[in-house]
Amino acid sequence: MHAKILIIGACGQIGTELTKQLRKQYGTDAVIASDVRKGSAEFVNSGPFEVVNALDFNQIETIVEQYNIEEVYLMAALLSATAEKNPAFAWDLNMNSLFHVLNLAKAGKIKKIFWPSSIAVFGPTTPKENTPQYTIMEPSTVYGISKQSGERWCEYYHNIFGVDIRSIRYPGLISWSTPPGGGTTDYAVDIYHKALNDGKYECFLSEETKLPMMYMDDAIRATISIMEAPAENIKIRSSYNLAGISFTPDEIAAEIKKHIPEFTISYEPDFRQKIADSWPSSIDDAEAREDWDWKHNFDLESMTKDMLEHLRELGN
Ligand code: AKB
Repeated sequence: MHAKILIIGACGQIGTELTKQLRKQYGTDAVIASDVRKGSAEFVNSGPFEVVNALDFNQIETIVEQYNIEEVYLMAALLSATAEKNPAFAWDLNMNSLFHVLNLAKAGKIKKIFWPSSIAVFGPTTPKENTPQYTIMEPSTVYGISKQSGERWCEYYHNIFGVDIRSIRYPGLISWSTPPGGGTTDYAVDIYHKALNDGKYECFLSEETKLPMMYMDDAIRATISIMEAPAENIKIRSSYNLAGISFTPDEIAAEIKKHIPEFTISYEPDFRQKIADSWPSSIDDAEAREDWDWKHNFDLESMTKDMLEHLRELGN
């Protein structure tokens, strides 16, 4: 049987899909899902589930001991748009939940950690196209500042205490089964729902805003594959650049129109435009490709086809 895994923040956009895939690969009982509150009955009843507040060290420690957990995926976080509205809580949640799991690993209570970083670690002074792994990083958002600080701490805990931490800088993630919440890239999920249900979409980013994105299937594959890679292959202990697709709202709308010809899009940029403008347009992920054989599968065309098929099956 695979080592016992705890997923913190299992009811969110990534956590839900990750829980399902890890259970498929390692068995239902090997994966303990947890979140600050219960998700849908279907999800909560599909395997072991615990209510865990990521800010409560004792709660996490108790579950780790109770289930003999060896690996933790810490997916709880406040994303970019929400974090701008509540900076103090975002800093508290994004940093202290990380310290809790890092300290459990330092104390020898868990063996391996996955912690997600983001393209938000980059800022307005970073080169925008093909942003390299090592470059200027001056994030201008609360979320980006917390993720960049988190990366430094991950590397520090690895170098000083030998903690086996693995991390990816996720681009915007697009999925059909669980909605995202509070991100700047969320428009690229909403647009599919609105295209199917209303035939039109008002976008909160301008038509030429190009951002790095990825289909959830690819993101989950990347996450599990970095965790399964031999420790010596993981040469970067801050966080790896990870690239999938880059597109603008105008380009995704054009792709949707191939399936729904009557679909129209309009633009009403709001405060999230400034966040998007501070991020890269495309990412160079040569190190991830080299170190643990990363390769994305989905492009804009195949993702759009798959998204629309699944959403239609769900009755959209
Ligand atoms: C967000 O938009 O905040 C996230 C991210 C890019 O990390 N999707």
